[in-house]
Amino acid sequence: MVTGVKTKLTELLGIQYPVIQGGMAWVAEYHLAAAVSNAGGIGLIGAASAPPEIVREQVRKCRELTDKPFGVNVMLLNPNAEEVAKIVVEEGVPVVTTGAGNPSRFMGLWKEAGVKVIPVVASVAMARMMERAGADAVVAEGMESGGHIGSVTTMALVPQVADAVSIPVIAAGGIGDGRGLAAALMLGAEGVQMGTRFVAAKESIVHANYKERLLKASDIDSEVTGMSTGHPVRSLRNRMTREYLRLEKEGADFMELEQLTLGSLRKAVIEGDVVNGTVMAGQIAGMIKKEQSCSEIIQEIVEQAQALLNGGDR
Ligand code: TUI
Repeated sequence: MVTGVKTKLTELLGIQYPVIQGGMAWVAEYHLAAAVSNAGGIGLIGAASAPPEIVREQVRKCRELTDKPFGVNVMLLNPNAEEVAKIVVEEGVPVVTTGAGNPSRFMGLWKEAGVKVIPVVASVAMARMMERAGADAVVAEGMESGGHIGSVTTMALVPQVADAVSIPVIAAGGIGDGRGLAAALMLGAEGVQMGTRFVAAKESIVHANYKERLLKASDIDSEVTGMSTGHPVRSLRNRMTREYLRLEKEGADFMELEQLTLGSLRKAVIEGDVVNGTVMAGQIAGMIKKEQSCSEIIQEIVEQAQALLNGGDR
């Protein structure tokens, strides 16, 4: 058992290791969140576009599996985001992360209730705005990430955000092992958020086909669709991404492209259709070679990072 890497993030959240699990749509449900929290990091339930009462149920079920702190990720493109924001407070959830937008409108509600708020940002300007709005920390997410992304790489974004704000910065995007954690700390981060590595975890409920696709992926297997619509999304190359990119090249309009992807993440994650569905994953997919428990993943990462930070072998 590694003793841990203590940072401002572990102190802020009262956790053992500076590792946050991404609040991934469909993937980040209560089993995964509880497993990450029980392993000493912080697990997140991804509210995504789930009906608000389902989120409440997920929070309650998570609490049955862990007495450690865990959080909810509020996806701001969700028309139900406000209801989810209130449920977080009603259920006494200690930590919130947000994605795909500006959470300023909920900041007062959450801060008043003592919720720790950690917006995910993809630019220095948004990080500054979040600090001014009262955020406790920010996740600086580079475009190596899976799912909805910004345009700056983690290597360039994290030090610029760390220079711009005084609150703790958590690095995300392209981080899948202890080298990534050590590097993030060198860039000025106080911890990491990982999504893709946890998708392959034993406790992750994604369909076996999704996991298998991820374990077989190489470094160059992901593609970004939706550049032309202003909603770029990184996922593994398949019939869906090829069709999307073909339509985009032909100048298809936003609605047509939206129609194509409607329900496509669910199709891959739940039904296991990794050919016609959307298999969101980050660029580190090629680094994941086996299914491991969340505890094994976190122990391995922290141990490797600790050895490197102490001047050990690479
Ligand atoms: O949110 C994510 N990743 C996601 S959300 C998601 S669900 C979805 N599925 C299909 C299409 C679109 C969304 C899948 N993956 N990461 C955090 C993140 N947030 N990355 C970038 C941003 C971001 C973008 C713009 C944060 C703030 C922002 O501000 C814009 C504004 O409102 O000014």
